[in-house]
Order: sequence, then C-alpha cells, then structure tokens
Amino acid sequence: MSHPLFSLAGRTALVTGSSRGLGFAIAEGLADAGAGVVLNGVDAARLDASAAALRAKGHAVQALAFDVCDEAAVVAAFAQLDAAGIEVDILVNNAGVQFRKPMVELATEDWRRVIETNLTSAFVVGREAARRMIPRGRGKVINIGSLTSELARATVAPYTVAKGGIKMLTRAMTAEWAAHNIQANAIGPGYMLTDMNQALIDNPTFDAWVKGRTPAGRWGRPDELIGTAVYLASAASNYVSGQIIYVDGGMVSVL
Ligand code: GCO
Repeated sequence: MSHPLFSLAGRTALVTGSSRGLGFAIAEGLADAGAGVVLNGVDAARLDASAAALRAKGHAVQALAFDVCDEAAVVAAFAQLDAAGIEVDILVNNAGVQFRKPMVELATEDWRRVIETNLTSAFVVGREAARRMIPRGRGKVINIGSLTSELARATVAPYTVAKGGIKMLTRAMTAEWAAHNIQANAIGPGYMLTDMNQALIDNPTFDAWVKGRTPAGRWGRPDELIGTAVYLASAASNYVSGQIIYVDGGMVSVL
C-alpha cells in the first residue's frame, strides 16, 4: 500500500517521446500510480502500439503524434487536448535525440537539431503546458536531463550542452512558475539500457567503462526511473522545485 501522497489518481500526464525507452517506462509508471497518460511520439504506428499495451493493463491512454520540434504542431496538440477537455497536470519533457561526433567534424545543422530536440522543445512544450497550469493554480513539470547535465563526455557536445541547459531551464521555470504552485524539477538518468545507447552497450570497451565508472557496477534499467518520476509528479514533492535528481548508480557523485 503506497502512501496517499504518491497517488496520481485524477491527474493526467503528458510524456513527450514516450512510445518507447525511458519515456514509455515513465509513462507506464505514472499510469500504474493512477495517472491518465497522453503518449507522444512522431511514429504514429509505434505510438498506437504503445498506447494499446497500456490500455491492455486497464489504463486511460491518449496517443498524440506530433513533433516537439514543430511549434505549430505543439500548439495544435494542446488545442486538441483543450477541445477534448483533457488537462495536462503533469508534463514530462523526455523527447530527445543523441548524435555522437567530435565537434571539429560536427555540422552546424546537426548541432542545431540536437539543441532543438533536447532543449528548445522542452521550453516550447513547457510554455504551452504552463499557460494552462497557471490559471488552474497547480502543475508539475519534470524535465529529463542526463549525467551530461553535470559532466561532459567527448563526442556528445550538443547533447551535453542541451542537457546542461535542461538543468538551468528547470531553475528558470522554478523562478517564474513556483509562485503559481507549479513545481519544475529534473531527472538525470545515468547510463541506461535503451535503444539510444545500444551501440555503447554492444561495445565491450564502453560497456566495461560504464560498469567500472558506475559505483553500482552496472547499467541502469528504464524502470528504475519510475520511483523518482512518481515522486516528482505527486503531492509528495509539492515543496520541491528547481532540483535535478540523478538516477545514475552513483556515477555523478564519484571520481
Ligand atoms: C553517451 C550516452 C549518454 C547517456 C546518458 C547519460 O553517448 O554518452 O548517450 O549521453 O545516454 O545521457 O546520462
């Protein structure tokens, strides 16, 4: 029996980039905690399959296919939710891409694409959500950061800069929205077993490095983010804002 502070009953969560990976795991965890969920992605077929999987568990699920980098599509998506009477109480800005290349070889358009997808989209979707949360006098924003919100690794500069920006965007949201009872926080996942990291997982040298560099001695699983996501989405965190919680097996805390 979980403490009532952690119940999400009667709340709706929009999770961007949630047809698979971390986003899907977080959406499923929020649904298991009682929230209605709105899944988002750009691949409608994959999104529908993910929504069906959650509905099969008895959860209330909407699937909204839109590109978080397309501002008009984001605005239209929120208008669609408004028209359907669906209020986003909890926003999880999870959508993101990775692009690994040394900066001296990196094309500016690839830099811009990663920054747009991983950082600017969190501002745009966050702004549209906050415009509706403020009149309601409550809301939760959970931005998905990274170890690279704190530490840099060679060959992932745009991702690192974007995720560093996510940490400070979370604080900027706090500065402007905490007075409206909106709590904005971030989660910093460590090296997780996801499709985005498959090339690293399959690389024996990198795999050994992660296991040696991480105090827990292993990669993290997407489901290991659920507890922190439920906490930050629930009344249990109503006096917490501007924080980033690293779910990383201890990696960011040690040399
Ligand atoms: C990389 C990885 C990392 C992880 C994660 C770590 O190339 O180093 O993709 O960025 O995905 O963000 O927190």
